[in-house]
Amino acid sequence: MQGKIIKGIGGFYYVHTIQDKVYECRAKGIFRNKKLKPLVGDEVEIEVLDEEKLVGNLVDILPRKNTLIRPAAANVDQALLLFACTNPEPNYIMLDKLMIELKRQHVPMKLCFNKMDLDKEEAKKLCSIYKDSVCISVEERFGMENILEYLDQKTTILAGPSGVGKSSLLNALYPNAKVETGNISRKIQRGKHTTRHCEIFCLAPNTYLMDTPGFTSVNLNLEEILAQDLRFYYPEFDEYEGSCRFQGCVHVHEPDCKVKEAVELGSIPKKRYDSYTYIWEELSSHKRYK
Ligand SMILES: Nc1nc2c(ncn2[C@@H]2O[C@H](COP(=O)(O)OP(=O)(O)OP(=O)(O)O)[C@@H](O)[C@H]2O)c(=O)[nH]1
Ligand SMILES: [Mg+2]
Ligand SMILES: [Zn+2]
Repeated sequence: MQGKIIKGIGGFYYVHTIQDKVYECRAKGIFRNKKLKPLVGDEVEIEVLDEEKLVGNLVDILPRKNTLIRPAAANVDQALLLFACTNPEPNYIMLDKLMIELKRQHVPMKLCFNKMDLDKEEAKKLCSIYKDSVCISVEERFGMENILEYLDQKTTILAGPSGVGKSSLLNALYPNAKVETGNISRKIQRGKHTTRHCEIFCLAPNTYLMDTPGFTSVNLNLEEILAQDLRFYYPEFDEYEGSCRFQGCVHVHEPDCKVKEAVELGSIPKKRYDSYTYIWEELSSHKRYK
């Protein structure tokens, strides 16, 4: 029998089949030997051990369309990257790193700022810094149609820091999900890592949304990217590529740099450029220690 892994906890995999049943499965030894770890989103073959108790074994993983590393998931079509305008304040470095990671993995994404109800000015500012981003309020159910349209007929991973309202958004779009949501810690203005595992929900036929645990900045090292290639992850720089004085200009310390000029003129948001140079420095120093 075939199905999709919708959740994995403590060595158990929950497999949803086309008969709309969910089997609790264990992975057999063959996976461990092959060093193949089943992931949420995997299409799998199972053998049923007990039809009454809905228990089975995973026997095979069907070929994957793609594999995401952070968060770990398989067969994802696109990502909905969620941040909050405030509570918690967006961390620009983390935000840029997440966008870079997704781009590196060729996952299309939409950036969304939630909690617009708390600070409309800040929401507007963020949308002007990040091209093509949208502002929503799950609390006031503002912007939900837009999101539903984006999700239609796709498998989407919902990613972002803790406390920004990922699970709240899922519950708003799909009340049957009834997933737990948590408050923001008042003292440190941070989420409390309420969601502990990835889980997929079927919102409509062929439309899946995956809730994930919130990121911490610690687990975001962009090991795979070279400092000199970082500029290609900033679409704002594209139109200036090749017009700086030096060939291969990385737009940091070089003189007569068109990107730096554009930042001064305000054509490229300064926040984006600042994150760029910060991440560039970080990647450059990685190289030195290798
Ligand atoms: N003011 C306001 N609060 C919101 C909004 N959306 C969610 N919240 C609140 O934000 C808090 C965190 O929401 P969650 O949905 O648990 O956040 P999460 O992103 O799933 O967090 P983790 O599971 O820890 O990664 C809750 O107290 C929500 O009620 C919104 O649009 N406006
Ligand atoms: Mg959550
Ligand atoms: Zn330059």
